[in-house]
Amino acid sequence: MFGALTNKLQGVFSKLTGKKKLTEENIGDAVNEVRLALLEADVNYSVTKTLVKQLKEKALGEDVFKSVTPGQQFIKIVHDELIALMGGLEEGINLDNKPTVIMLCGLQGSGKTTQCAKLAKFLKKTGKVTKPLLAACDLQRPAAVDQLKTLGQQIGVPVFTIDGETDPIRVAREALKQMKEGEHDLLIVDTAGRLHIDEELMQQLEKIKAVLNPHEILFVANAATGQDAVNIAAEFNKQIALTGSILTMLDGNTRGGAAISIRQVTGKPLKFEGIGERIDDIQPFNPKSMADRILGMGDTINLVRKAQEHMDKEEVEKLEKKIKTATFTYEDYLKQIQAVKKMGSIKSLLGMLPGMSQMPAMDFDEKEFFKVEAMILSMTPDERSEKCEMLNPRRKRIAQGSGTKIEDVNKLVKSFKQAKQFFKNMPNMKQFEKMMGGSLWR
Ligand SMILES: Nc1nc2c(ncn2[C@@H]2O[C@H](COP(=O)(O)OP(=O)(O)OP(=O)(O)O)[C@@H](O)[C@H]2O)c(=O)[nH]1
Ligand SMILES: [Mg+2]
Repeated sequence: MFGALTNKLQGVFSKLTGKKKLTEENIGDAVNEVRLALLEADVNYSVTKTLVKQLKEKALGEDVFKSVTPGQQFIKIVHDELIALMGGLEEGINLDNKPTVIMLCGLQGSGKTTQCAKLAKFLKKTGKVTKPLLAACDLQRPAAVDQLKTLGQQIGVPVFTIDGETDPIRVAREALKQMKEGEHDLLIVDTAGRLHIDEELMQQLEKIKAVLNPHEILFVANAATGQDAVNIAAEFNKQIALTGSILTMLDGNTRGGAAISIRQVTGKPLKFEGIGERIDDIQPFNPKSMADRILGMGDTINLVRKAQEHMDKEEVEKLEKKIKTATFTYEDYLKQIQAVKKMGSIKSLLGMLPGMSQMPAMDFDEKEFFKVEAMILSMTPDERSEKCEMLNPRRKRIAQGSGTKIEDVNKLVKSFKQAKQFFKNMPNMKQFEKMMGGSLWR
């Protein structure tokens, strides 16, 4: 995700690897390189300065523990400081006062309309709200209302609009009424994209805010725009007092500057992050997870969350037993493939494992995975539960049924047998949880 920044920081750490202890000299060099890497990643100048000062003080002040190398110790200090800069703990949306009103604002094209829908679906999924309502207060762009309506349909959430209306302040007022009448417990208001220097539009935003009196005013920032997004967020904050921000487009090639600086510069927490175009591509912003990703340490926090969301504890335990006793069948394999598919693309999941983002295996061919699924789906129940021998005529039929070649089926049968052997020696769930640093289940 943060390719260039991650590589540079890892380069700094590896230079310290051979050193016996942290000295003023090697710390000085390392800190200087960190400073350059941060500035190149478009981190705000004064944020970088603060971070560098802290790094120096901490690195010089700490005794080297016997068990860690100077390189590891320095990584830990950088990690801790990044977390602190980004706010320390995860800060959610304030949903204490129901009905809750949330207003989204920001520059054009930063992802406001999409995040309205993503947020409504996310909050509904957590069970903290049950009956959200969306309101289309972007009347600047002709297609904006339809865009929100379509998104609302996709997630099964109603969208409040007034046909032919040109005044967003009136729409806001009526949406509020609708929220009360319809007994909605959440209202998310989409607004038009605007620049902080556009006085007329900024005044309009202030008026919408005055009508709504929202619990949350979130600035939606495109991570790819780095410091620009951060500076404009600060301007919005001065004019309409934000309660936080949402960083979007983190799935693209970003330099990291916005993620690291926005909290410090605006003084308001980053609450969510958009990580793709699909409606489910949103997650709470977690400073530790972000620091892990910046330093190339994977993203176990969100991997564990995904597992909790999509996998059932009892199913996993049953499966583990089957694997250990080698009674694992094609049917179980299919269930696994389908569970993993629900969690996201394999490539993105692999990238969340510590150390994997730097591995060449990231060229994993997802198509192969789907081929396996198609082949198992073409098997009869007896074949899937391995109650019959997979003789050649059967293999030929499976290949035809799944649009693959007989060699593919041969490969599957062979690798399945090998996998059964291999899985027997895999760490069990308890060991795996230990590796992941915590329980997979709440
Ligand atoms: N890759 C990626 N695309 C996103 C993300 N969030 C939104 N998008 C896409 O970015 C584009 C712009 O998003 P919108 O939600 O329309 O942005 P907006 O801020 O409402 O735009 P205006 O109303 O024109 O100011 C759309 O094509 C979205 O699908 C994200 O996190 N990652
Ligand atoms: Mg929009």
